[in-house]
Amino acid sequence: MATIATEQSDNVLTITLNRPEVLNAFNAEMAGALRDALAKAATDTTVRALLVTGAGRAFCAGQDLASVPNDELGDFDIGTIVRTQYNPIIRAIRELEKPVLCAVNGVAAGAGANLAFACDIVIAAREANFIQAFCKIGLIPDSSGTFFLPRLAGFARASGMALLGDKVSAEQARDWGLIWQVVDGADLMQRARELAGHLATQPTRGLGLTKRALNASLSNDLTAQLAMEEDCQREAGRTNDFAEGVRAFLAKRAPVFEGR
Ligand code: LHQ
Repeated sequence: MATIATEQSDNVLTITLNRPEVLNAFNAEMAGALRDALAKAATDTTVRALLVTGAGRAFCAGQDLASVPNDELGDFDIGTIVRTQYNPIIRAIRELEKPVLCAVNGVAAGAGANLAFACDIVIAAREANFIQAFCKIGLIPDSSGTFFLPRLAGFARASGMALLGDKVSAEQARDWGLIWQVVDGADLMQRARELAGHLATQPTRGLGLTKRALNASLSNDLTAQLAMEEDCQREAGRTNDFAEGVRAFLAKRAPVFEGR
């Protein structure tokens, strides 16, 4: 069985983590497949929005702990797994200049939680939860956990989550600013498809440039960020979709964006 399932409908690429028997925990094959799918989506102009979700009752339980060579635990360099599997995925999501929506259908633990937090818009089923499980096995929050948790939730909550590894409910995660919305589990995929479908009809270049500027804001000072906004706005202003947006507004009709 393929470790991820991909399906394209109109301009939305849906990527489903597909190892439900281990709660979609990552092995090297699944990490490679996700990385490849993200790379392909970056250059495929028919993809204008991505939707990432999990098969079965979980979103993702992080690293498949059975796939870490355990006869040499302690000696084995797990930094290599972080460098080769997770870091490229997180960078690909952030650098992809298209919206990435994440539909968290169940538990998201370890690298699975941080994969979700690295996406642009996260909606979660009411019964989903988020666990920084790393501390329970002597590890640190990787997959950008130490970067995004304090920025999204604040330092105290990031420290609590990372050092205690408690289960954080979907509603708590929303109230802390970690995710966008919580919906009933039965409605999750319909809501996710609607949102992704909407994003796929929007000015893709403008959304991508917005993402570029938001990424930069995480480390820029005000002066650098204002310059960044000027550059991104200049580029957005040269897109067909900007011209279409203004024309449609003035003609009092709905715009038809082509993503160029
Ligand atoms: C699993 C897993 C799993 C294998 C459930 N692996 N089988 C980076 C670099 C290198 C090394 C290490 O890690 C990292 C990054 C990380 O992500 S570290 C964090 C790794 N993840 C965890 O520590 C989470 C481990 N899982 C859990 O704590 C629980 O399974 C959660 C809380 C996610 C769900 O609990 P339950 O709903 O009670 O399900 P369960 O525990 O019964 O799991 C169901 C099955 O899935 C079970 O297999 P079985 O054959 O007994 O049905 C688990 O063994 C398997 N599974 N997570 N990460």
